[in-house]
Amino acid sequence: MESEYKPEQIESQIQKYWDDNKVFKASEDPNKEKYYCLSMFPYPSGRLHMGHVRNYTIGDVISRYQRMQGKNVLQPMGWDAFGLPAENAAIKNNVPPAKWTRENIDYMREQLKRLGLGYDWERELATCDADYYRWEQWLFTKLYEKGLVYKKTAAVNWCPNDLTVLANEQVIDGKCWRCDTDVEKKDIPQWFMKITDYAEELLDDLDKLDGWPDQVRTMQRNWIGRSQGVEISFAIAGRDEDLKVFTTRPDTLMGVSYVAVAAEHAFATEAGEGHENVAAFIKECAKTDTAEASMETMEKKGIDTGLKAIHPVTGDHVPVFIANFVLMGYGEGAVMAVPAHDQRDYEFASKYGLSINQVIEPLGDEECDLAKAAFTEKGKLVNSGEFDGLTSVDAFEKIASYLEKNNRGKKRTTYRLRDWGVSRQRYWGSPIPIINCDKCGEVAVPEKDLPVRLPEDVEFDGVGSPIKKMPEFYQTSCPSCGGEAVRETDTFDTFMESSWYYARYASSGNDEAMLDERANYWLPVDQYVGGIEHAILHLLYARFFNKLMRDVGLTSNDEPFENLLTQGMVLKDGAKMSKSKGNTVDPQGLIEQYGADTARLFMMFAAPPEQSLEWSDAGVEGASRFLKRLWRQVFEHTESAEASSLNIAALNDGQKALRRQTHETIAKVGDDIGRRYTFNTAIASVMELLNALAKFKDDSEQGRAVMQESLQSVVLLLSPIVPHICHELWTALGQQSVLLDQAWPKVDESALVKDSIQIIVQVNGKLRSRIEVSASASKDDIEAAAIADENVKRFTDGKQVVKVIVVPGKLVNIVVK
Ligand code: ANZ
Ligand code: ZN
Repeated sequence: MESEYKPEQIESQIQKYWDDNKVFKASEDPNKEKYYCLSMFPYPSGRLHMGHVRNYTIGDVISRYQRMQGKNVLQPMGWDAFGLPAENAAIKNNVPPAKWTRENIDYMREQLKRLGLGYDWERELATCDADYYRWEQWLFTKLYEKGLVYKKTAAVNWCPNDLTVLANEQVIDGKCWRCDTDVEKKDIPQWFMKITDYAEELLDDLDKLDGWPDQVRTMQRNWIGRSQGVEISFAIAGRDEDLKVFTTRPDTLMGVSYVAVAAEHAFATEAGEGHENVAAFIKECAKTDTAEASMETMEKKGIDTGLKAIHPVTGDHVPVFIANFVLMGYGEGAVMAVPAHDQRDYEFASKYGLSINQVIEPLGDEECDLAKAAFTEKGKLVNSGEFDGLTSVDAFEKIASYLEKNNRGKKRTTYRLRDWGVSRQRYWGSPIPIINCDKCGEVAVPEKDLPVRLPEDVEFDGVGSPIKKMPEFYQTSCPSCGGEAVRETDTFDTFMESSWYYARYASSGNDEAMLDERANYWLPVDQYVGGIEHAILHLLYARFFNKLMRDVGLTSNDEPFENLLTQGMVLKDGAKMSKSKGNTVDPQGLIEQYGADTARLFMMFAAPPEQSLEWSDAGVEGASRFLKRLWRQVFEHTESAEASSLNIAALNDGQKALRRQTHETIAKVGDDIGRRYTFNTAIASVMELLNALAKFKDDSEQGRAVMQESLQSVVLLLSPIVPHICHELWTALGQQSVLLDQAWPKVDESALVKDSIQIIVQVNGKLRSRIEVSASASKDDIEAAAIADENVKRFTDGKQVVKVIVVPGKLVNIVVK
């Protein structure tokens, strides 16, 4: 063993050994308990950042720990390779997105290897490869047959800078999430996936996900947003057609003073045809973004259609307005407005001089001042005729059944969740496998013609997608009539690819099917690790895809991820590390200067995984010093003499004490890593043990044997976190076997037993001393030890002992006179 710790040397050697021997290759073995540990795959942006290092170290520590528990561990890695940055980089550097992406992948793969992450590289995948996305295209055509995908002309959020459609969630405060440009609206044909068909199951199954943080489950629940309400039909004076609204507050029905529809509602369109000012208002609404987040704060505006709605109970006529706060995509795209009890309706009514009729009274002492604001709580009904006096809860049922009886309404559950628009007008994505034929309409590309390959050798000028200008791509023949037809040139939202990669790893390399029986062996993922920023969309879409794949018979699980760990951010000076802030620390430099083990140790020691981690140069230095010290301690131990075998029966008190601490540490670290995921406290207790070892100067045979056991344990306990140095030290400690094949150390319960106990000694009821006695000492022995104690003697000398009371395990009281 060398006296000096040289990480750059040992790390590359061991990594080569791991690589050459494919030690992390996972095979399906039905006789072994499987453990599938997955970290969210990276976008190949060019270089790893600290967030990746943290994420992947956490996953790797868990994987290595589980391997030591004897599990059959799968830990794969791949690339979320489609997406906008490749197109932007292509424009900037004049390289095709495919080339840029693949070069980045090659560079980042080496970085991951340099971190010593134990991946099964044979399962590596890149979502931009046709043998990956072909199966996504295949699934899409299956879902098309099942009616789970459809095309619809829809007003979409359009970013005039990126020239792309944005999902609602990509619109933040009316601006593009990427470039901050004001979002506009535009009508184009789009493909949608019917995630709403699964809304109920996606919501209900959240209850099963006990291994997920509550916070994430709550975010998903709110995102899906189940509302129990009533759909009410208002007749329209002079017309046959009813106007349907959705309300969650039928108890407020008697306070309706107008009805409002969305600007895109058919009634609005019709009113616009006859009146120029109405048409102008509709146009104005189309320009402004109606992302839900801005609904509450935006100025409420509207215009009267001239239509009159007939109140289903009183028969009163109320005006029908078009209002900018009514969303077309929710409920019926129309609301019954109750200004006294809904704040948006209140603001609108105040502006347009509509009446504000109170129909709900507080039950308790909640503030209710209709001169200031709407009273939105539930309460007791007033001014509501036959419904007066009912509570809101009772009135919900009574009014709902009144409406049902009169054929004016029915109870209904709605969801906030919308169908998922998956069409993107970008180039760098999977082509949508549909052909448009003048005669046959839309036709799914038949299985034998898949994949629809994205041309990679393209001229990329950034103005629109190149495949929209390539007849050799889009001109084709119709699969059903053989006539001339054109392909879809839109590509899939890249969330599609990340929705099922976890399953593909488990059926890696199959070019005959999307998934095979191996997926049922490995799934669900036992531990998924990734950023909280994916708490809603990615995780919801992945859960949705899992159910889709189940329902076409590919897998049998209901949920893809059994346990979820969302790691905190890496901060510097209290702010998130990001390129735009210019406060990044490049992991490459850290690894080159200190080695991968120091980087890993720092990441795991600086904070518990779910909390944010503050970057600190001193912390990195500390981690490096600790590893050097560990190295030196092992070196000194192995240099001094031959190891000798442990004889537990022959240990003295000091040796027993060290051995006890060793086994206490094994127990604590096992719990910290295996159950609590508090890697920082695990490391702290190993550090304490190492401190005790440094103080333990005992060159006797058994002293050295206890020391040997302790050092071996330290190496095993730290090996998931700092695997390279531990591999080397394991050999240095005289072990023939490979560290990677070692089991997690076992706690020797007998070593934990304290065989001496402390007893309080009183003289005439006053505490005078504490003595150590053997746990098995008899009453007589304890009494003798107490009387012989020096401190006690000072109070008993020259006096007569009248009585000695011994409470075993606790105290001795000596009565003297
Ligand atoms: C009358 C009413 C009275 C309402 C009242 C609320 C309070 P959640 O709970 O989120 O499901 N609403 C219905 N469809 C809408 C649309 N397309 N655009 C905008 N608002 C719409 O919200 C349901 C409530 O949101 C419904 O209940 C409706 O207003 C409004 F004191 O109806 B309510
Ligand atoms: Zn055709």
